[in-house]
Amino acid sequence: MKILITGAAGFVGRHLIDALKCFKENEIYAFVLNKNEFQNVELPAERIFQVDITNIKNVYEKIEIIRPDIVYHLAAQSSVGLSWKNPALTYNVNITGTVNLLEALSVYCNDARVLLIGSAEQYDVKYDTEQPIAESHKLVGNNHYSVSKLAQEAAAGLFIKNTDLQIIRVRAFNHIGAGQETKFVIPDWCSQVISMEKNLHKEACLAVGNVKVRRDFTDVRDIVNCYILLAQNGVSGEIYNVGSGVSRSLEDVLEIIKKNSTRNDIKWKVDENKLRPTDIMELRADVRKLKSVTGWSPKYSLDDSIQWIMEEMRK
Ligand code: A2R
Repeated sequence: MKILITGAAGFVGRHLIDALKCFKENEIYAFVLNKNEFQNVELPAERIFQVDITNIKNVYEKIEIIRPDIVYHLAAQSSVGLSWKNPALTYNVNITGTVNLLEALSVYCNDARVLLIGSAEQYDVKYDTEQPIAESHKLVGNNHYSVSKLAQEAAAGLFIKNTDLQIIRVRAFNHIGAGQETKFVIPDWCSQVISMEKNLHKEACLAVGNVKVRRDFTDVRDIVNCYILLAQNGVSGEIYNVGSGVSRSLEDVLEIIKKNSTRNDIKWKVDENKLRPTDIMELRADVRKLKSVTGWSPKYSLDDSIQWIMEEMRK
């Protein structure tokens, strides 16, 4: 089985390679934006391709060579913050890049199975929205990232209708794990606490926002196993929420970080500047549809994930 991962050097991509290499029958190929920044000893160099997915010629050439059976399309401009600074780049990568890939696949391997990753950002969620959020929930584009993912999903719908590609679409909720950038709240707090562990003279106090906010956090190791099951068993044309189905408060997160720290004087205080009037109090995935096709449920607890993140950061 030939498997292609786009965005293979990203947070999820690296963990997906780890999970897929356990299956010996898999021939794994990777698309990365910059080969120099991607050292993966597990993949033979000739299966790593430097491809900018916005470059249609580049995409066609490499898809013609590989002709994958399964594609995990993870390549994206994945930052909401950057989407405000550079909307055109976001649309170019997330829409044009995806269309380039699907076009090339439909030409060279027209019955490939493709897992497309969207986001919970696509849902119209307000502070008082009833939880959990099902796939039928109203959608909205509140930032350029979510609009790009809505468009990606809609464009894929046309390929589902008009080609033989088997496309399974995902809306992923928060995922966490080692290697995630510190622009996200959990790695941010973990890295601050670890720097406090190294600097015992520094006051061990984190400035935080609204810690009552609850989110559906899933360990990236569980996420990638879920993606593998969806790529195998998901129904083409369908859209699946991916999340744990359970929400935890940021206060819980802080308690777990505190428990796992080598310092016993970790405190936090609410910084008024970090409180946002529009904070959505809870975001939790309805995962009944996902479970009905995959039987998946997460193995790692929030404690496991935070312990892992902190251990890796200390190395
Ligand atoms: O920007 P870089 O150097 O970090 O590269 C990112 C890569 N990428 C591209 N690959 C090919 N052609 C492009 N024009 C292009 N632009 C960006 O996609 C990065 O290595 C990868 C995406 O990884 P992350 O940003 O770490 O996202 P993550 O968390 O792995 O999420 C995977 C998927 C994405 O579709 C998200 O939008 C969704 O799950 O949440």
